[in-house]
Amino acid sequence: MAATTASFLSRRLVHCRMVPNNNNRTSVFTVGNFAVTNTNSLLVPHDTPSSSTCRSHYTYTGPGRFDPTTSGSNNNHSHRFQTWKERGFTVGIGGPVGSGKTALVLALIKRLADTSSGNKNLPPLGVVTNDIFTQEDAQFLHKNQTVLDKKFIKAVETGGCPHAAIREDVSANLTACEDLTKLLLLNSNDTAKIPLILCESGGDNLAANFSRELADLTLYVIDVAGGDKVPRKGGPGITQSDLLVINKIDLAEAVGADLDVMRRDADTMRKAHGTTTTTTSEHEHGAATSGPTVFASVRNGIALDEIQQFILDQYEKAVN
Ligand SMILES: Nc1nc2c(ncn2[C@@H]2O[C@H](COP(=O)(O)OP(=O)(O)OP(=O)(O)O)[C@@H](O)[C@H]2O)c(=O)[nH]1
Ligand SMILES: [Mg+2]
Repeated sequence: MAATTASFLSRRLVHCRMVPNNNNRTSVFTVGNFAVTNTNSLLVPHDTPSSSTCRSHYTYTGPGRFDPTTSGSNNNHSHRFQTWKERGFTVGIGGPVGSGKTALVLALIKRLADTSSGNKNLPPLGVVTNDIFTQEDAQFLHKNQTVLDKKFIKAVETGGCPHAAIREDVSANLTACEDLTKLLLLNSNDTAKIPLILCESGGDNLAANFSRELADLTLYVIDVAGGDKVPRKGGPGITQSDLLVINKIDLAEAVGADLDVMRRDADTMRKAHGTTTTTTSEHEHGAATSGPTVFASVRNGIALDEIQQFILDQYEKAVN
């Protein structure tokens, strides 16, 4: 879908009011020819004078549940309006301020854009960063690596709540991803290879999560320095992201964070749709019914292999 259409659609969305949906049903409403699906709320048009003047955001009545059938490459990309050649496979990387999103993106660039190893199978890589009032993260990435040309790293300045740009009105990010895809295909020797785009959201609170209209795969990065209670506080990124990354485990001892507690709570919060309460024994045996969580120290290169492999596996499954 053209960015203008996305923008139009999003603008129409903000003139609707979300109604709590306690059953967690999927609701669909139509704008023109487009069906808009929202799994957390029902949408109704504004109908009172008091509400018609204010913009409205998605209202979450709960953090939602991890659903393996709609996750990553399994979701059949039902919210996509574009082909892979109009917009490459898009990986949304979200999480609170300072959790290590840019550090992770930098590490992934160094691995995925490095052709010196002779690996010709890697997809063409592009990066979109989001900051509120600056282009800080894109500039940081320009400066701190040499394997990816600066023109493939684009900055979006959201000018407002970062979650709005990845959730309610994703048009600026869609446009940046589309432009990058065009550029990557133009510069690629193998135009059959679908571009891979890493889209880092601006640091935000626990209510932020990527719209499936924008991200084909979502990673949510939190860190141990925020305290070991963060996973159980939930939020859609923690519960529904395709991969939860708990970063900075090198600091766990210094801040008194218990990683076992974080594992237990992450597994509980990411318990898959339709499964029953997690038991202690399930935790001890890796809680196979929960969405995946990795413990990382991006600074020390811990779990980067796992994260990279996860992204590449999901990319391959989705585009091939
Ligand atoms: N000790 C430690 N520090 C880390 C690790 N990963 C990132 N950092 C540091 O944490 C700080 C914030 O990292 P960023 O990557 O900028 O975090 P961010 O999530 O992109 O931040 P915003 O974009 O501002 O939301 C930086 O000083 C990083 O060097 C880690 O694994 N361990
Ligand atoms: Mg950042």
